[in-house]
Amino acid sequence: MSDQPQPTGTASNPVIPGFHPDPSVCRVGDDYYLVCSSFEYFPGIPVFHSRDLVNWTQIGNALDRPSQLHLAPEVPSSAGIYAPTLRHHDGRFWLIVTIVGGGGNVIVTATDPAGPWSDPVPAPGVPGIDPDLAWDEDGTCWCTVAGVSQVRLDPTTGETFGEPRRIWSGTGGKAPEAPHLYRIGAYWYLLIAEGGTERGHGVSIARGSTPTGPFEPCPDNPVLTHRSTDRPIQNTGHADLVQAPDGSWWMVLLGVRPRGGTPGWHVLGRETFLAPVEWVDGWPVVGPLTTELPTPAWPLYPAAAVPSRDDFEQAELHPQWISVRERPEQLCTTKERSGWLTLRAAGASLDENDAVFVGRRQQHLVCRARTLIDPADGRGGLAVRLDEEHHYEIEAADGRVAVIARIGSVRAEVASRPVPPGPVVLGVDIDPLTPRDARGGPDALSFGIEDADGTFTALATLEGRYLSTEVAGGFTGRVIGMYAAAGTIHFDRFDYEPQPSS
Ligand code: 6LW
Repeated sequence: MSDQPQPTGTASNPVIPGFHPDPSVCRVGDDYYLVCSSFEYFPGIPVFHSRDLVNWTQIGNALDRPSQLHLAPEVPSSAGIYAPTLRHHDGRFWLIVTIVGGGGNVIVTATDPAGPWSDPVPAPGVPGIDPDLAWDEDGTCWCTVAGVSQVRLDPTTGETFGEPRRIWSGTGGKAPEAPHLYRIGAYWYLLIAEGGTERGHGVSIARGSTPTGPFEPCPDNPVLTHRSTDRPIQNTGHADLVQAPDGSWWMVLLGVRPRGGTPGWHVLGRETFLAPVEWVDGWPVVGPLTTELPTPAWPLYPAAAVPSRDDFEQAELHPQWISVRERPEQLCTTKERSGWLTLRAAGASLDENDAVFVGRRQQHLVCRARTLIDPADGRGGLAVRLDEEHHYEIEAADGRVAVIARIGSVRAEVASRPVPPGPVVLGVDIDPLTPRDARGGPDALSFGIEDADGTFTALATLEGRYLSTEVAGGFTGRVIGMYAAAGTIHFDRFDYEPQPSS
């Protein structure tokens, strides 16, 4: 991250685009840190740093060692890592998270949020998902979970004390969840999400004079929702609050950007947005929440740019790269052929839970990706993945490339062509679709090959709606990357480039 502030500040939402849901944020001095859910992907829990709340640089992943996160092949997609809470207390960073299908609630700590983070301490007495940590004035730690219930916790041992107590259930919306508890002025505030993480999502708040309640709901709940509106940012909820050094308050939250005809499809997953907060009569007034952010009153510090090309010259992969469930070095390494990423197949296709895949989140509505693949010793390719049952790819085996679509239970090779033996550049261009009518989808994905002078020839163009959350279900978003389906495959480089959106 540059130390030089940008002279002018235009800022836009989402502040962390792409599949980055359930943001939890804390500030230490002039530095903000933020974490997100990561579900079936390894490494887990991306960790971001910012000095201005607007520009975020990924500085690591909290769970980046197999000793911290083991997601067995049986763990379904959209299980795994749910909804972490990040807090700074007593000179340490504390992170509590639920590993659904793989260990329940655990706590990890670090002195530097870039890592290393500790091995997980299990907290088996924590009674649900979306755990929060808050310490009261005498140092007692309260853990509050979806429902909304609360239990006293020793976060160093994971031991809980007494029976969990139901402390609030929101205003009647479904799925009261994502609680965060804060001492602000004279009150303890209990922020929650309710209405479900789909179009009905919203944020409600209650307050009390102790961290255990009783809690009085805000008369203006929900304090934020975009349900039943035609605003471009939808599904707004799962929020966390943070105060800037100048005393102003801000909310980070998840939202989505549906496009196309009805019902609207979002393809990048749930993204992290930022909204200003004012306090009126002891209650937060949130917004506006728009794609153009009101310019903050402080200088903006550009995020460290992720280069558009990764040529795999580094021994360690950049923290943006994620794999499905696990990434053992014998199946994924940059150390075998210098300057290349080598993948060795396990599962025979991306339909399998043990597929060997290395990808990055699609973060832009309009973008393209290219990779130079050497398939001499196997079969592999370039894929856009939502889960095992929803992915498109272009695959190379010696002398041939093929475009494959997997949508639900249907798998089909939709195009193929012979290519000269040897390395080949595979590509995908993702472009918006002008809705042809009320049923029109959000975008189109063209898969093809690029020749030596950079000319891209599409073999097939596929509709994007089938790689959307509205079709596939679940909690994630598109990830674009490389995979091996048979033998050993080498990738010389991977390019990801946002394109102008109009
Ligand atoms: C998470 C819950 C939610 O646990 O979705 O939108 C669930 N909020 O709080 C998965 O991200």
